[in-house]
Amino acid sequence: MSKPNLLAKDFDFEKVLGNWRVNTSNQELERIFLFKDFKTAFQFMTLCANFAEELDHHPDWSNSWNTVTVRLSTHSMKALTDLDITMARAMDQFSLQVLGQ
Ligand code: H2B
Repeated sequence: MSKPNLLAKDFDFEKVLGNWRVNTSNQELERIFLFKDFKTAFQFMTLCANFAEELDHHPDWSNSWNTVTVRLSTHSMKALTDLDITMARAMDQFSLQVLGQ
């Protein structure tokens, strides 16, 4: 895995990742993505999966038809790191990409 770096104590989640909820007790970022149908949700997941393999950093997620529920954390450090931020931002971009189709 690319070496994860802990985030600065004053990292501004609200500013950088307004669509995500930070769960400080279990060190996770959470977001629920809604798409128009299963096919679009799965296209989103495929883009994310390819990126996760490149980054060697993987989401914990589930899918129910048009909904993808995502939790991000760096398991090896039991913490949020820059890799979670990179992944969250990429997922935001991929969701816009498939919504724009
Ligand atoms: N993903 C996440 N989210 N956290 C990790 O600690 C992690 C991972 N570790 N993907 C990686 C894979 C590790 O298991 C491999 C061996 O690099």
